[in-house]
Amino acid sequence: MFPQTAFRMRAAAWLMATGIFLLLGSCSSEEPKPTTLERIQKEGVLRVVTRNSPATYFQDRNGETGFEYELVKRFAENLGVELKIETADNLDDLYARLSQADGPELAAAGLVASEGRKSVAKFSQPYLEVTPQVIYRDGDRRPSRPEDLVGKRIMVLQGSSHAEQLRELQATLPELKFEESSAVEVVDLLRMVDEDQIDLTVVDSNELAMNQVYFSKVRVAFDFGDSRNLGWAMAPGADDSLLQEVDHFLALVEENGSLQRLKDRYYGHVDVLGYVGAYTFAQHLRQRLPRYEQHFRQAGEQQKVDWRLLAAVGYQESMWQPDATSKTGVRGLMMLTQGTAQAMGVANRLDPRQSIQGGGKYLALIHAGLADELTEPDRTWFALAAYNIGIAHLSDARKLAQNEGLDPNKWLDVQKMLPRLSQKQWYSKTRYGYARGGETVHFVRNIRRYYDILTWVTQPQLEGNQMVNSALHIPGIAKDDEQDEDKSTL
Ligand code: BLG
Repeated sequence: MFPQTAFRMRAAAWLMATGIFLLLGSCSSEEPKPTTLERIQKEGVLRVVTRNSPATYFQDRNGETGFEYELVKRFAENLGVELKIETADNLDDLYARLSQADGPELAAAGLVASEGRKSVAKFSQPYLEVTPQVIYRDGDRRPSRPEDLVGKRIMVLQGSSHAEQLRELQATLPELKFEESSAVEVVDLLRMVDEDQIDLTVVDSNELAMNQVYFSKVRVAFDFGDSRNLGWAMAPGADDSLLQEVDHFLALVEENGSLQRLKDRYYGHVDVLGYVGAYTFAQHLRQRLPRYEQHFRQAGEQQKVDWRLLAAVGYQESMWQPDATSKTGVRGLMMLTQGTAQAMGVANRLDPRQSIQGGGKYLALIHAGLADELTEPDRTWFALAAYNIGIAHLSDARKLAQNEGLDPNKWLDVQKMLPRLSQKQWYSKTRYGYARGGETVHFVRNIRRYYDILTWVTQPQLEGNQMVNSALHIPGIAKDDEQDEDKSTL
């Protein structure tokens, strides 16, 4: 430390102790210290600490992603500064970094703004409400109240609000025992319950929603207290300039709907797939996908399509069952019509390899043939829609959108029109007539959800992570040897 600084600090301590600090401070002739916000703007960099987990921040093959990352990236863009992310090993480490003099200015990491943490951080307005939940394994006796936790093997994240809650509970239930670990993430805790290595854990509802699809035996026992708010954190001693800016930003994204869209994307699987659908998908990821993964990868490589998108289509079509048949005689893992199969050179639709190759080729063809004005990522969603409903009906829906003053090149607008293709008042005015457009909206929505999940479970950083790999039992995941940069580009 510079002697001068040391002197100033000692002097400041003395002045504070004598109570004349403010008085003298106001007479000081020194330049006023820039606020945190001014400093960030001057340096052009916002430094954010987070946790590496599927619910917060992680790398997939297209780069950085995650709910917190996406939200904080928007905030940095709003400020017009560069975003620098660092990750903490555990929550204690995260709060320690935040308090360092030259540490990050903000923590965005799914943090509960709990009472106990007010001394280690200053919290923003809430952006997400979560409920802590006790998690148990299907097949075990379901605990229904705090007393049922006694005598169980319980593990939670070290330094978490859940550990805080359990400690409080020990005041009335001294026999209650639990372990706090800094070596695990939420995904590991859920896996350990799933594999019967521990009896119970406590996680927040959003983290469960995000991870539930991977662990088919994991169930909610009961809500562990009231719902709480997540906030971004700043150092306890920080001035309020950044806090005000953060609160302003959070109010803005709440109002314009972009916060809700992010929540849906990251935490909405169960809403979209339903609980049964989410569990079933987790099971099939382990049991069925390994049989066909090589075919998807091969077809993906040949057609320059992300293999996971093809796998997502295959799941939506047949739940990865090669002998699937629809009422209308559409057949096989990728559900090719007879006409499509013929056009793609597929001799046997029930052969999974042929079906996947034919489906991949067809999807790539449609994608390439779409109008030039359709740009990514929407172009991919349009291609999926046409795969299901045919290019002719899709063009009808785009025309309906145009007539309504909506944008025919935006998937969000066109999907609003698709259900009209099954209503006489609308389809009678279209060129190609009746079609089950509502199904196509579900079709695309589900595929996007499966695709997101497949992207998460095959993220490169999980390679070599025995815990996660063993939880998923997907051989050879995360071999990231494809070239295409944009996951939404076919
Ligand atoms: C698709 C075809 C499109 C075809 C449309 O039907 O099948 N896609 C494939 O074969 C991959 O080629 O477009 S067209 O050639 O321009 O007419 C429209 O006919 C298949 C769909 C049909 C759907 N699944 C792939 O998504 C299906 O099976 N529907 C029947 C459901 S049920 O049995 O009535 O419940």
